[in-house]
Amino acid sequence: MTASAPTPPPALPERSSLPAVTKEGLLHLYREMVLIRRVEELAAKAYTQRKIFGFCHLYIGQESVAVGAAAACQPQDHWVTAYREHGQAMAKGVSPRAVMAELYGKATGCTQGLGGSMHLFDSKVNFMGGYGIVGAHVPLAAGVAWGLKQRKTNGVAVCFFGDGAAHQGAFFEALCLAQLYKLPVVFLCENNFYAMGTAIDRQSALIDMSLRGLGVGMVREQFDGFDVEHVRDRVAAAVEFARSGQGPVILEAITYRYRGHSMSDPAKYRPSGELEEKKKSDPLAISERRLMTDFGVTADELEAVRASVDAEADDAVKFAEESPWPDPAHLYDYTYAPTPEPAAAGSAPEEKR
Ligand SMILES: Cc1ncc(C[n+]2csc(CCOP(=O)(O)OP(=O)(O)O)c2C)c(N)n1
Ligand SMILES: [Mg+2]
Repeated sequence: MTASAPTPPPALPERSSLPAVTKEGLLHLYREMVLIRRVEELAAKAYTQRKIFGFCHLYIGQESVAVGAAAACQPQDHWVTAYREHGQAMAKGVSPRAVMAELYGKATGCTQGLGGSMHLFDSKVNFMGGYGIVGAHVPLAAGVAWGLKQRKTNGVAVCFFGDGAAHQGAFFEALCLAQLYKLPVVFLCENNFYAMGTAIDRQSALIDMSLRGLGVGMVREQFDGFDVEHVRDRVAAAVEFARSGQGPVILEAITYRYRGHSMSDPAKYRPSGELEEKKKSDPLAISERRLMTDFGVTADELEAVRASVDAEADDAVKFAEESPWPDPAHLYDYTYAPTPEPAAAGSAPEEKR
């Protein structure tokens, strides 16, 4: 075989096949974003009251990415995320009650209180977790995509990761194999400009992480992640490409987190005025403006949405506070797979190496 000049991968279609978002559709997306933000504000309050322990990374400012992606996906699609995943879990269908109870470490949490903030998990809605080791979950998403393909489920794996994760060895290996095997996976980088306290231009010479895909011939696109309708369309275009069997896609959504890296970070490394500047493209405000200007929604109607969200978020906190602690007897139940029964002598042929 002789080496040939690489053919650049095709661009995604300019529009996905999804119809434009309706007024009711956008009201729903808006409510989802407000709910994620409100639940996290209450989580932050509970954290400072020492009702939530351990690490807690807030998603406030990035809500449009998870909510737009959810609107682009189908129930059989499986999501794998990093540790800043409260928003993705709720967008994928984990209830605010189950998320808040998990943050509190209660038995009614989506991970039975054994995972906490970084390890939300709910296979019922194909939310395959929350992982704390930066970049390590990217190969897991490739594995999930392999499984979806082998089982002919018509599902796509969507992997959310940060800009910092895009420098890890495991990330590159996952991209390489996903492209080789044309796996149905969308790698969705949420570039929020920081990995802990390190700004993007101090992490990497390349600051559009979707360009990493070109090294393996993968279809790529960078897009503005602040407008939920735009996110929905771009993720839908990628998911449609992957679902059709043409292979994986890597996307980069430009976004921004308002809080520090975790609850213990006051984010003093940001240049002054940067946060205020970024808040001008707040995802909630963008959708509010569109609802009012293009769909004629009134301020009172928006207020009613926010009031119903407040009630639902308050209910999640009450539920978490009143829920029981996990039984310590179950502490190690999910750490190791059960030991298989030893096979009866002579029942199975010895494996050939
Ligand atoms: C392998 C590994 N190295 C370092 C860390 C410590 N760490 C936790 S989060 C983080 C930054 C990751 O930033 P990014 O991927 O951009 O995600 P973001 O927090 O911005 O969502 C680091 C270095 C870790 N958890 N795992
Ligand atoms: Mg980041």
